[in-house]
Amino acid sequence: MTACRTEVRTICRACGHGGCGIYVAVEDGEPVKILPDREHPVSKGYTCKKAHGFLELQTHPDRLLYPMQRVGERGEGKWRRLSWDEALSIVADKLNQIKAESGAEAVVFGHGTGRDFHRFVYRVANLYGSPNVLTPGHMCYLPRIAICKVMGMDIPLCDYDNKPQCVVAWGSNHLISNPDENKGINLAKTLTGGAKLIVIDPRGSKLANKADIWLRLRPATDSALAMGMMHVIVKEGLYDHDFVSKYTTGFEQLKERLEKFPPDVVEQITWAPKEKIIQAARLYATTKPAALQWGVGVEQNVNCVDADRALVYLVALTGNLDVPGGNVIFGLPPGLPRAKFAMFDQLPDEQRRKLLGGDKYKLGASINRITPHVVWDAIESGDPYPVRALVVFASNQLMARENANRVYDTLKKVEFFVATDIFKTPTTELADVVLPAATWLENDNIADYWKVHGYIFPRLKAVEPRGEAWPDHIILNELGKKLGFKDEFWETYEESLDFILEPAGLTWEEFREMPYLRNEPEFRKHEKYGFNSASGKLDFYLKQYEEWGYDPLPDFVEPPESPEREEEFVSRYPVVLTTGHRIFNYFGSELRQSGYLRKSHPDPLIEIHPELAKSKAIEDGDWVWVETPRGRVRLRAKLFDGIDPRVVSAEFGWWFPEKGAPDYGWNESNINVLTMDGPPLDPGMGATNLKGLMCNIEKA
Ligand SMILES: Nc1nc2c(c(=O)[nH]1)N[C@H]1C(S)=C(S)[C@@H](COP(=O)(O)OP(=O)(O)OC[C@H]3O[C@@H](n4cnc5c(=O)[nH]c(N)nc54)[C@H](O)[C@@H]3O)O[C@H]1N2
Ligand SMILES: Nc1nc2c(c(=O)[nH]1)N[C@H]1C(S)=C(S)[C@@H](COP(=O)(O)OP(=O)(O)OC[C@H]3O[C@@H](n4cnc5c(=O)[nH]c(N)nc54)[C@H](O)[C@@H]3O)O[C@H]1N2
Ligand SMILES: [Mo]
Repeated sequence: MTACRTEVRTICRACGHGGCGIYVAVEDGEPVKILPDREHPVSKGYTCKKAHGFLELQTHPDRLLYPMQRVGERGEGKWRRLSWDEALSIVADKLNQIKAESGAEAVVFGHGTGRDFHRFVYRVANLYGSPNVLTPGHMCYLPRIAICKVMGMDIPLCDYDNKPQCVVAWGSNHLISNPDENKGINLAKTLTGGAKLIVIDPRGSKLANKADIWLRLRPATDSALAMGMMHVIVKEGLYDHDFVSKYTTGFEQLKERLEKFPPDVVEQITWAPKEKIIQAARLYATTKPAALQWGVGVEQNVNCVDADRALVYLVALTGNLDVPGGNVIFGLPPGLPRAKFAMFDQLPDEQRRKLLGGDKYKLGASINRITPHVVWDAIESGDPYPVRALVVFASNQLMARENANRVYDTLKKVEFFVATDIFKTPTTELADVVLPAATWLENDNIADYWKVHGYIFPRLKAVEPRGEAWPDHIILNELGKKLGFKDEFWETYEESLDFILEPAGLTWEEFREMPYLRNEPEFRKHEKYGFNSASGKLDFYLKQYEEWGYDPLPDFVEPPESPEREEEFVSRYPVVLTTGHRIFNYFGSELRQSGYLRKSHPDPLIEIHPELAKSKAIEDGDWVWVETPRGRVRLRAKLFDGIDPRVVSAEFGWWFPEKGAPDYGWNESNINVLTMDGPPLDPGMGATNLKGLMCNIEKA
């Protein structure tokens, strides 16, 4: 018998951010192979292991296939199967009851990292009337979006297509993480073409080894380093005088602040040698065009937003903002109505004002985003009002949120918890109702709609959903109707795709045949339109930040746990800990179910310098205890001389699907048992300290 084989051209999303062009070979209704799409304008024929690993997961026994309701105690692992109609009625009835009794703000919606259905989460939350949507955005990507908005622009991305002559990889391990809109292949090609490379990273990654200059800085000191580089650039007159005089305000105030950051002071703070700081500043400022690729290495600490804005200022000062081969603001494909879809305008002002933590984290509030601790606070204490329910899509919160023991306690305590996932996880095990989501291979969608690189792509269904799994956007479309908003949702979900594409003059039926839709980039837009700020220019001194009660200029503060703390603390926790450097085989806490991927990376690793290891009698491959004031977990030592002997770097997201429900060993090696959910946090955004904590390590 010959198998029936087809190939579907689509867009990968085996990792959360997805975005690589692929063909899926399908045989007898099962995906059997992933092949690269060499014509894809962003991934250019690149695919990775995770895509191949995902095929095995399609049929994995831990996939969620039916809606379920908890029976017995929470976390006991006993379930009864529901029909979709029953499940959505249970959820909608409970949410409407809570709204009637306590107000819509008592329900917190949520999602994980960037995926292509989030627009529906906001639509449901906004119509229902809750301002609260909990995401990991507070320490990933949203700080730069929010502060760029204050500065009157969207985030400027590396323009690899126009041949940068110098790339700065700052807290971004791009070749492995392929984050957000960019793909590492573009950096790799740029380097092959001879571009200079500056890497700013506490670890000697493969990328750092390729660098012309590698600054091995102390974690969480990025804002000081950026100010130090600007200090050199301004003192030596290496900045773009024309740009500064025509398109900026506040340069004198910035200059004054930079006086605090001469190279010798910055060396003391960052542990990066001052000669190299000066060299890096000169190389970046004098090589044109130059592109700066930054990552969450700079965003997961108390200096998050100051580092983000200092990096934008570096780009601007050196004349690399919105120029070909520099950092470019790409804009959305023609007229796509993101805000319109999310129906932000349907959230009454009265409700918007109730945003949890809105009075504390005003930058976050300016884009309607919250940080986790305010939700846990409200669940625990009822302050400022009780939170009674969580409705979360695609987020393994127990693994991926800081201070995991606290997350566990609050998830156990909250009155009603709905989790939607493709897999059983330690988080779904704590839910009252679990909704099974279809995978990216099992539904049609507009891919990359949430990104800002200016493209959207059709992602086409390769196979039918397994069991009774539904795509998230269908779950949300139907939940919206059940909640009583029939007119704002669609008969079929495909009609919502037509709604999105309408301003571009397209229907889904037409778009699905197209390779992509792109907003053709326009450069140096400031020359024509200025900046979308109060002054119409790029302000180095942010009056809005001052009005919110924050520092109008970027600065550096010591992280709350650092070698500068009191002797008693430092002697107990002497080693600097940074967490969550990305690894090739996995995405967040995902994909640990794959035998294929586990084979080459079976255990959680922590990188330790051989000198430090020796002082603790730790050998390569030993299990070690890592401890902070929040608790201790076990990881395997990877001896690595590319890291400072005073610093260790631990992987994140480790749980053990093979250990089985309901517990899955969630707290054995979960580095987030050790991280803090604050405060003190980044003042504007509430970004948490995942990089730059203090710990102790001992052989286990
Ligand atoms: N210590 C430490 N912690 C960190 C980080 C760090 O660097 N260090 N990084 C942080 C960052 S940057 C981020 S963005 C967050 C990520 O935080 P999350 O996005 O919450 O991360 P995951 O743990 O990967 O959870 C994703 C879940 O979605 C499920 N899933 C996958 N696809 C689908 C789908 O199509 N539909 C549904 N319904 N479910 C799906 C997966 O099975 C998985 O359980 O983690 C943060 N946590
Ligand atoms: N394979 C894979 N790809 C991923 C993910 C994944 O889990 N796996 N996660 C996705 C997500 S959610 C995100 S947000 C992106 C993140 O992508 P990246 O921003 O590239 O993230 P990381 O690898 O965490 O951090 C980048 C580098 O920062 C370094 N670093 C650690 N602490 C500091 C510090 O204090 N300062 C500086 N300058 N550098 C520091 C780390 O050593 C690491 O090499 O990747 C996405 N892509
Ligand atoms: Mo992220």
